Amino acid sequence: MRVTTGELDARELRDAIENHQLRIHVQPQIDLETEEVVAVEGLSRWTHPTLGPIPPAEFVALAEATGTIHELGLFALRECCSIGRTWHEQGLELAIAVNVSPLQLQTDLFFDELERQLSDSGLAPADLIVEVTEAERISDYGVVAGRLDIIQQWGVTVSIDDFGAGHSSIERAVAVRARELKIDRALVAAGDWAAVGDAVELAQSSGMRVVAEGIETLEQLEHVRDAGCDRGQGYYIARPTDPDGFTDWLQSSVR
Ligand code: G
Ligand code: MN
Repeated sequence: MRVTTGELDARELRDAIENHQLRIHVQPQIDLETEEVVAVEGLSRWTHPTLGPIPPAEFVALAEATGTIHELGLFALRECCSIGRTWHEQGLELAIAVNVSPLQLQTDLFFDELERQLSDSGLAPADLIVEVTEAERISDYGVVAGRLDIIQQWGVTVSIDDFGAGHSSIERAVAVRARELKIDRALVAAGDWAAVGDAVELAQSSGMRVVAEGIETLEQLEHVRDAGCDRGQGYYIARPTDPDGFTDWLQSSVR
């Protein structure tokens, strides 16, 4: 069934979060040189009891428009930390990336919870990546940059998401001293390897590592590797799955 945001309201989303209708799925990222799995991205998934799976773009937009983004963001952060902690206890050393809306960066809620998660849990800050999107909507850039700087001093990695699609720019990434840049799948799908190469050069010269996402073919994987990207993510490597499915895949794949 097709679902539009109009059929859903913020109340339903808030209830869904409380009633555990939302889950985190994870998608691996590999080191493009060694092909080893080095990290995963945590992605929120909502299965509505009658409407079925709701596309994340729809419920994130709904959450941002209604303020529920703070609850959604805290849910994602807690879940990702919990997954990371479980793996850590099992001896699986993988970083987990959590998506954060710029709206979350303008209040203390997210940062306070992050501090609590890191002090309460056995999760090492180095095992956490914070992916920030759509930087243009951040009104007070100075304050946000200062907070991102603090969490990086704790050892968390700040990653600028959706480069080449949204409003992310390398200049802004440098301004917040981000340590990672994610090349959007639109750029990979377009096959604009010169643009990817330019972004890689600029980002790496500022000390950032570069992750290409949306890799759907072997050819694309080879192109982003040739363009100098450090890490890769996409359906060609693996689709997002629940954490158990991921650890099964990790054990069964000959890597
Ligand atoms: O905005 P962000 O880049 O965090 O979005 C990640 C989204 O991209 C997720 O919804 C995920 O399911 C999807 N995704 C991950 N890998 C691929 C891919 O190879 N191709 C496409 N089309 N989508 C992907
Ligand atoms: Mn992301």
